[in-house]
Amino acid sequence: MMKRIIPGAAMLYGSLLLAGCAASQKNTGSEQLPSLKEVFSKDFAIGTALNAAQIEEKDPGAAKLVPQQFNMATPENIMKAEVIHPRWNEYNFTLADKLIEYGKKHDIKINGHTLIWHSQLPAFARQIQSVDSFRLFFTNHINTVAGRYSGKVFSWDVVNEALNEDGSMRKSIFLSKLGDGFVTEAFRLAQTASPNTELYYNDYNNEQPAKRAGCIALIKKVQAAGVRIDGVGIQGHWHVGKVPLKDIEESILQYAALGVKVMFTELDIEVLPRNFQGAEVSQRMQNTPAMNPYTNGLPDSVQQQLADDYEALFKLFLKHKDKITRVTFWGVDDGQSWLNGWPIRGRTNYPLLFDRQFKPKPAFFKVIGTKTKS
Ligand code: 9MR
Repeated sequence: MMKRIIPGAAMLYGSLLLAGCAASQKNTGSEQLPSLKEVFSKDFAIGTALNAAQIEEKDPGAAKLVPQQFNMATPENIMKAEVIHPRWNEYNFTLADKLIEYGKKHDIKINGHTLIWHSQLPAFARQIQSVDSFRLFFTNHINTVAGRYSGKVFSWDVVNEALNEDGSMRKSIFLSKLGDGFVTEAFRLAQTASPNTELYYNDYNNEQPAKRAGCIALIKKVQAAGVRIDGVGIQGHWHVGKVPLKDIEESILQYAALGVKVMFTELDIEVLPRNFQGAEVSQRMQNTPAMNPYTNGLPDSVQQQLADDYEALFKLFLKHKDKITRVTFWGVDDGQSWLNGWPIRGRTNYPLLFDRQFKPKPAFFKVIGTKTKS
């Protein structure tokens, strides 16, 4: 059974870590750690993305930490169409079913991710020529996948990343084959296939004014059609020292004013050089040694900035906890993070609250510490 320690002690412990006091890190099993899900239990749910090894509990560090710290989980990849629907009439539910069992076993709610996304589509879907066949794929996919997990997942990211940075609709295969009504149609199908599941639109950079305006228009369009949309996910892939707090706050207010729940669905703060913002998976950068500066560890100054950024974010989340229902980190530990492989492969990144040994970082204690001031 996990023991809780008081937040003040957590802050002190965090300061010791920040001061580089290696001795304080020793003998600190996660048993003594405060638990994110407990500390924020009256505020919002705390989630993590899980990869296949973590779902199968083949990763001992995660197997121990995840149930202690998180009460929601999002599959990082295994519910995406290319995995779950590899051929026209063939579905592979093996890992998704395991995830449902994992959730039941550990009392962790599952956020389904994602029904309709232009990326990670199976090859056959990209090759469909006729509009009618594509519409059939779209309909069958939502009916089958959302239908199977109806009553088993807590929510679905029904549509993911349908917008460009300027707020216009992304020129995806869904737009070109089905027209811009596909978003409303996806929500309509999902609501029928899975009537008691929360349904969300999810995107990155949708806290930025132009994209936010497009996102608001999209939500209003679904609502105007009389179709249910329960929430909006702001992914939250941000960069250390540049977290756009003002835009985030304005977005929380504007989205909540539409009557939808607001959540942060893929939170991470990257510390490595990057010359653009967001999470467009097709964007890549060239590798040079200067682009991978922290292979031997994170300098204290960056560690401190990361901790400060997370603290500021959680203070903001707490300020608007009446509008925010969930904060999900995009991974359990730094070793798992997709940011080690994107936009440059093979870098050593440090974007999460737990390090590669599943030990809490100073940012973890700063996040816990925000509760003492709320
Ligand atoms: O974290 C995911 C990574 O393992 C995959 O390789 C990548 C492929 O597109 O998708 C990552 O997750 C994305 C999420 O599904 C949607 N928003 C952006 C995330 C980071 O790319």
